[in-house]
Amino acid sequence: VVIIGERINGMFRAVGQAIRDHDAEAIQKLARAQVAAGANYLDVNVGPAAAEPLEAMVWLVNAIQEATDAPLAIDSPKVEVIEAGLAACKNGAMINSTDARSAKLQPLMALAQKYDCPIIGLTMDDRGIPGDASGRAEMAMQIVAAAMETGVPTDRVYLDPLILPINCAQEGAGEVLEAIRQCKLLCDPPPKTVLGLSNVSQGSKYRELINRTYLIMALAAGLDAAIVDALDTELVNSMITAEMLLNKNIYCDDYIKAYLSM
Ligand code: THG
Repeated sequence: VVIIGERINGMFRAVGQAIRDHDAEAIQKLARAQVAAGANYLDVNVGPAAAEPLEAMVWLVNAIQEATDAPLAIDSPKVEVIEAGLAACKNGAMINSTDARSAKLQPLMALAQKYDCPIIGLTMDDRGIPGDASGRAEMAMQIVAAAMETGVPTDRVYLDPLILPINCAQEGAGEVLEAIRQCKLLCDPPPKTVLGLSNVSQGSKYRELINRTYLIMALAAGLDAAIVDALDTELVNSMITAEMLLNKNIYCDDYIKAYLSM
């Protein structure tokens, strides 16, 4: 499973402040800690409040790259911010994200092609996020079709069926699991799947328990990658254990240590 660390996001108050203050050390600490905890990619999102999102993205990418060689998931709703982030990446990148609208699909698939990098596709369009699994799979098909037309290999596309907070969309969690299963059947080679896991528990009391439980359910449904709080050790250990139980990693008595040192 590809672990994408979520912590460098201006949505967090301390990170938003560090971006405004150009406090590189605070960002670099978060970068190093997430990589040490097992993150394969670091999500980089300037947050909704950044006044100059393009400059903030480039500053963040450069600051992170002084601390780690990890590849970065460039997370922005704006195409020009993603392009600037990609251009600054030296050690590999992922696009986070396009959605199913042609106005986004065209430029972002072209960037995935140009930078030869994986791309996340959100199953939503102008009408929002479909309520059920088959609606999400339909949007996923449009994303996969755009990849094929642009020459992006379909196994470089990470489809994200978009999990919403359980406290306002309880029926959605099961639909997302079914969407994960359906996405894997859309084409050959099958696309990958990803979730922004922490969305599921926003506003809930038992956040870590809900995140951990839902992650394991999604992994059993075939999830390939997850944007998570990599600093939540119980979450990462549960993920490693699930992979071992799903026979994706070989068992040994010290399988957690073995996985983290890979
Ligand atoms: N899919 C994709 N990308 C994504 C998401 C997704 N990127 C952003 C987000 N969703 C995933 N990352 C986070 C990061 C933080 C939180 C949730 C998801 C979070 N933040 C606290 C909150 O909102 O309560 C912040 C609290 C604080 O300020 O400390 O929960 O779905 N492709």
